[in-house]
Amino acid sequence: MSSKVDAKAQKRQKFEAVYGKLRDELLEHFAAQGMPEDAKEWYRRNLDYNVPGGKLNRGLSVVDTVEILKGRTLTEDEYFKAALLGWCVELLQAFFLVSDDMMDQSITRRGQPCYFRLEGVNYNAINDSFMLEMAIYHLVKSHFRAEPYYIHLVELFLETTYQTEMGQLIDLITAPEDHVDLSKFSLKKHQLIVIYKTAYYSFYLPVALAMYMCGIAHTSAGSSGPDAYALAKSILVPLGEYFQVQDDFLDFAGTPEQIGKVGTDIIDNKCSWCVNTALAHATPEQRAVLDASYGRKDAQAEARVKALYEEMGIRKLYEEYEEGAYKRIMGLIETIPEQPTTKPGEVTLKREVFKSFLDKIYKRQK
Ligand code: DMA
Ligand code: MG
Ligand code: MG
Ligand code: MG
Repeated sequence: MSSKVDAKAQKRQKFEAVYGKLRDELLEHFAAQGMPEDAKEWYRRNLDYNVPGGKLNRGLSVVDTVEILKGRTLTEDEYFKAALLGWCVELLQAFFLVSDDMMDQSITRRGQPCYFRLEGVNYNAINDSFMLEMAIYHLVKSHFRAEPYYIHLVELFLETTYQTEMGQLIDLITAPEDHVDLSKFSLKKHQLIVIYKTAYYSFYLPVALAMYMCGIAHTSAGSSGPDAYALAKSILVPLGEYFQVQDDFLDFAGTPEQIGKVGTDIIDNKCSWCVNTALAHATPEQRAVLDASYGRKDAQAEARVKALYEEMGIRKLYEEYEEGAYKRIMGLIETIPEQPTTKPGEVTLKREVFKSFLDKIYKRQK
């Protein structure tokens, strides 16, 4: 066990070392535009505060996927390129989180105050989030411009960003601040929200980036066999949906020490898995409690909803959901051919890519 822990810590350290290089590259380019020293220090703080401090699951999974697909140790150049794309996913995540925390009026993130709450930052965080986003395209251009798959990388980041923004839109308008109407919620609505706001950028994006880097081609129209990207998506979207259900459950059940953030979903009137599950099981009396107390800017109302969740056995229902999701996703993974017929040098999808993802998130506590 301890050697497994060491290997994990080493992987993380090696990946983190690449962050320092990329940050310096961004800051040098920034200074070379004639930007003043105080602006450079501002940009440095923006990057250091928002990009590296998370679990790094998404970024590391680009590296892991490239290694699994190639089936061998990466050369130094391959490692650097895969890690760079991994950090670009982390930059995208940082962009989404800085803005998400403003929109959700969150308090803490990764165990520290949300960025916009820092003294003197406030609404400047809006532009800072844009800069985190555009840093992606600067880095991808400077390192991948000569690759035949360069345009695929750019289009993938753009399309995934758009999908995430669509998801954030429906997340936000399904949770108006001043008007609680639980009849607008449903598990179906929840599924649409979480697929768009989380699954594409957190699960499909890292794997598809790795696939492009490994030269996996799109199936041209008319040729036989499913498109590898479509096949990957058909597994990664349900995996991402499961991941966001965990996020929703932990918003209620996790302690701030454990999850690094204070849950705000009940107060924010969010169309969360928890409230939808409660609504699906509620007696008329329980429904009345939810109608009266959900989505109120009031800690006692929040406590009443939490007590109701406990009374209704949400923890047990979540355990059942988790077992079901695990089995269902394992079944999807088994649709991938175990021994594909390949030409020499051709890289194809492997079950291991998806299994390693599933193992990383199964029963996660943070
Ligand atoms: C996550 O939604 C989606 C994005 C795009 C950040 P969320 O508000 O549930 O995330 P968190 O719980 O981390 O604030
Ligand atoms: Mg949020
Ligand atoms: Mg949100
Ligand atoms: Mg959440």
